[in-house]
Amino acid sequence: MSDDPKSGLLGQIKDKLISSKEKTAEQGRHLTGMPDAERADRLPPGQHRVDKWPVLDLGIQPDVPKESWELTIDGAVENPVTWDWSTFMDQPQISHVSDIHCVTTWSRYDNRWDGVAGTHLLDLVKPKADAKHLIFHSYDGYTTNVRLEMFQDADVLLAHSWEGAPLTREHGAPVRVIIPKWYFWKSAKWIKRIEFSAIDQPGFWEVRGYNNDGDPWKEDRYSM
Ligand SMILES: Nc1nc2c(c(=O)[nH]1)N[C@H]1C(S)=C(S)[C@@H](COP(=O)(O)O)O[C@H]1N2
Ligand SMILES: [Mo]
Repeated sequence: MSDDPKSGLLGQIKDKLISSKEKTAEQGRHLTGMPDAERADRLPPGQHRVDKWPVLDLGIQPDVPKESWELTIDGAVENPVTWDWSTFMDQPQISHVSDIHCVTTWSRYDNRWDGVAGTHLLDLVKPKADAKHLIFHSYDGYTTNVRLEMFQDADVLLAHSWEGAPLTREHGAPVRVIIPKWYFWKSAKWIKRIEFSAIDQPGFWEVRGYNNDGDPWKEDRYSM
């Protein structure tokens, strides 16, 4: 009979458990700020996990010494800046752990990045009201674009270190962008300029068939 108090209670507990697990999975996908390690569902569709960190680029790995590196942040901002290395290192520093998802289907968990938070940069340069897009320009000629709102997440940073050691040349030294919620092609290595723009400007891969967005959970891989 359905009025058995025990089975009724069990049923309630089970329902509660399922709905709380569903909630966790949902949050893992959509909430900003949840650490990747706490996601119930961590590997996006079509991805496999790797332990070693692969190198992917256009085949040119520019040698950019810290001493001559400069980063210009300009375009549709109230307060454009150019940082040299020591000015960059004088900014407040953060540390953040996140997963990498590359469109070529590898994912690497738990990467600890040190650097300057994207939110700090935004506070400093003050995007104008019409700034809706960011275009990243790199020392190897690479470009990539994101909507401003993607850069506003607390997990975005300009990283100079990985796992406690300075980035190596092949991974984008001295400074690269990290946008963990997008596929890794959106994370420009050897960053040279961040341009704020009212108009979107698709970057190197975006004009060559990659999606204009890059959400691994939606498999925003290619535009065709
Ligand atoms: N400047 C620059 N940034 C870049 C690229 C590039 O060719 N040049 N390749 C992108 C791609 S497609 C990927 S998957 C990642 C690879 O970063 P990694 O070599 O550190 O793994 O960098 C991205 N950022
Ligand atoms: Mo990539």
